[in-house]
Amino acid sequence: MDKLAVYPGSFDPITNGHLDLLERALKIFDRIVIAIAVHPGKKALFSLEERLQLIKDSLSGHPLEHRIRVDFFQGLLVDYVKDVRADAIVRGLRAVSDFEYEFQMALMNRKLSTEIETLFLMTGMRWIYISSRLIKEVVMSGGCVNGLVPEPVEKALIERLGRTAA
Ligand code: COD
Repeated sequence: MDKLAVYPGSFDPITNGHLDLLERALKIFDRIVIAIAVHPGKKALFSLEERLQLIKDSLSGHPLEHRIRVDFFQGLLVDYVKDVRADAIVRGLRAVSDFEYEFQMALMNRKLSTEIETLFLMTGMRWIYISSRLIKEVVMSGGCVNGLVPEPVEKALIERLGRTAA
């Protein structure tokens, strides 16, 4: 049976850590929808359209591209998961520090909808210290993030944050 998972997040912007997790999830599920959450009150570096495009550009030519869709949602994640008839939510764990937030979120989602399960996957060791927030901070301070984010993202970050690598 065709198994579909939703991989939700802010993806502001997508990093190689996100991609690593996506590839791991594709070993379990037939198809993945990367779903960008629209938070009307939350300030993001990249607009929704930019984040969508950066994900698409980052996946362009990927051998598993045909099994990945990029989408967005507003409101509750569980409602979106039901709308697209997904079998599960996939989330990543980097370190123990992620656990509390992820655990709370998964339990709240279960409370909101008992039939939706959240599956946690461990990231690859290479990406364990990477987050979108740290990546932005490094580029903003003139540091180099080459090899930590897909090339289109590195280019967009440098353009947006206005400094080139030291
Ligand atoms: N390696 C592996 N995984 C990673 C890495 C890395 N280096 N970096 C991030 N990840 C994982 C994260 O652990 C996460 O699982 C996923 O990738 C996405 O990360 P982010 O940071 O882009 O996304 P978040 O955590 O901001 O996403 C939060 C949601 C948008 C999913 C959440 O706020 C939400 O569901 N909002 C919708 C409203 C709702 O339903 N709220 C109730 C839920 S309790």
